[in-house]
Amino acid sequence: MNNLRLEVENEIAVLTITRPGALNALNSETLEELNTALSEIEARNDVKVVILTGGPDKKDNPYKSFVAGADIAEMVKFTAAEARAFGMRAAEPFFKLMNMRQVTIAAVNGFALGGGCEIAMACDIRIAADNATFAQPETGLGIIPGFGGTQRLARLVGMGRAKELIFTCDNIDANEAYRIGLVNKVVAKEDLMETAKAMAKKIISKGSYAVSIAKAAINNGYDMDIKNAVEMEANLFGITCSTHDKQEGMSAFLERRAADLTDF
Ligand code: CO8
Repeated sequence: MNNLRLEVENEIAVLTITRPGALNALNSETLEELNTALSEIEARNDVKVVILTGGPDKKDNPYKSFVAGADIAEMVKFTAAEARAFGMRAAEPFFKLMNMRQVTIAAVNGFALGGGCEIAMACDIRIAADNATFAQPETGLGIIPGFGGTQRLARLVGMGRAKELIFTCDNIDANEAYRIGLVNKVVAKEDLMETAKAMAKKIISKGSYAVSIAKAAINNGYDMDIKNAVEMEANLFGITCSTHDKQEGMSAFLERRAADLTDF
């Protein structure tokens, strides 16, 4: 892979986008590499959590940029049809981040602009370094957020705030992103990866199959009416009750011992 690094340790995959000359902007090649890497990870039983982050810039500053957007140098030449194809090329890996059985955490280490904010929003959880900057600058470029931003931002922070951010292109800092619910946590930039890994470790200590089913229940129910959503949840609850982990988890509680949860 030219623009992506994958490291796996202790059931955690760290995926680092590495385009130092373009502040990790997403071009077609990077989106394809990301799609391939996520398909491979999804098939692996030795990965329970994926942490997505950005590599250093060309001056080797690791906190300059998470992802500074989609690649403007590539997009400037697009016809309408090519732009649509580019959007769909991103939709595939973004849906994988959202729906894959592994938990996905964006560790936002600097600029998260346009497509950078959008890829972070496709992850389950966002942890921001205290120097991170978020924005949807697209309308200033004469386009709209096209990697799901008009949809995911409104779902995360509400329609009013999403409209303000998209219509004004304002930059917001990590604390404001936390205040409006765009990120789950803000930490000192030096602590970013350790915090993301500590959260991953905590998630991995729970029943991994149950976590993946809970993720599916939250995602699938979000756009359903409440009656059907609760019925869907009851069905998934029933499935978790047929697992080894349910038997082991509950028996361990009753026997006052640590549970050995192994399903995934
Ligand atoms: N695309 C391509 N190259 C980029 C991008 C980008 N998004 N961002 C930065 N770069 C490049 C710069 O061109 C520069 O290259 P070079 O050194 O060869 O001149 C290098 O990265 C370093 O950038 P700067 O010199 O500009 O660094 P600064 O510290 O001065 O500024 C900024 C950093 C503020 C992040 C600035 O680079 C910037 O404003 N970047 C663009 C941010 C932006 O507008 N992002 C949104 C892009 S649009 C988008 O993401 C749409 C998503 C949906 C597409 C849907 C299609 C269907």
